[in-house]
Amino acid sequence: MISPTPLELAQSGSLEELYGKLGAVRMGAGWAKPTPSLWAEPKKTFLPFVWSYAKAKGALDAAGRLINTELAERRNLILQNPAGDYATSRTIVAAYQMIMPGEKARSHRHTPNALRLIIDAEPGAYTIVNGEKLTMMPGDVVLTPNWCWHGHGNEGGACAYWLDVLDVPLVQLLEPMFFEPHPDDFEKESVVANASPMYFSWADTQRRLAEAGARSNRQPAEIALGGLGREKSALATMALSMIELKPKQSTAPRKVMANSVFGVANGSGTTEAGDARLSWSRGDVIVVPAWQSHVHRSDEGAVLFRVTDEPVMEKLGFLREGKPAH
Ligand code: GTQ
Ligand code: FE2
Repeated sequence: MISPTPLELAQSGSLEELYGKLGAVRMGAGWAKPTPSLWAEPKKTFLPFVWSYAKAKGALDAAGRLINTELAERRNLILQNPAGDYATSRTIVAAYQMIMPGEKARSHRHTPNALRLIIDAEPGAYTIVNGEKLTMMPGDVVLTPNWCWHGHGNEGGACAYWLDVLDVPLVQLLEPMFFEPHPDDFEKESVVANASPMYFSWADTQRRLAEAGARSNRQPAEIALGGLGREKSALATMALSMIELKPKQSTAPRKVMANSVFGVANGSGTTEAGDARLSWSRGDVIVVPAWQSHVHRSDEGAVLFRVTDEPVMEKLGFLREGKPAH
């Protein structure tokens, strides 16, 4: 269609005629609302869901026979929300990853922030973050923030399995995606530090949870890994915490304008989120998308690792707590 002139637009005799000309100048009548641009409350596009670690382990063991880290770079299984084709929630993607004895997964860096919760590993599994070698044992959390070099290796005798959590969907949305392979393929250990801000050991987590649990006798204890809320969060886009449910405890019901991914560090339980009732045990992953009323319960006791995009919502002024339905 030839672009109408200002005069031709000005002389439109009816709305239909005007609408017919607007397309060619890439304008749309906002009042005619072909697709609504505003709505009263979040749409809750993404669904609450649970992924089975036992099934992921089976699939990763098969992948271990079928593909190596030379070819794959990362042997990972993306946890795709049933409402979409890639992301686990609007801003966060989670994945299970496995590395076999003797393997190395090449070093690289990228703008998405990443972190991992180790599920099963024996001594010998490690990540090198900016030249520093960090051991990976069950319950440990390792951070690889925006643009930090990271590669994985396994010098032990058993396959190592962990959960990756990244803000890739947020970076895709905002578009500041950059990625670089390491010039040496695998970054060598070059830094020896006593305590790394990139590393949270399971032993420290358990000790801190026990202390926090002694103070809060009835409510589940929650401790921040690297700062929460208005304090500085561990990563610019994601805050991390560990929640301990003693036997028969449940969390206070919440409905928050932030997305959460929970990794089951220990124990078992159920999560009610929206209309879903999700049962889980050690290693499983639960997603509770934003604005879904939810509560976690445990009969035998559990520790949940929570990753949330609350820092994004808070920095932008969008963080809200609603009235939970549970
Ligand atoms: O371990 O570096 O699951 O870059 C997805 C992208 C893991 C990693 C993932 C990654 C990594
Ligand atoms: Fe990576």
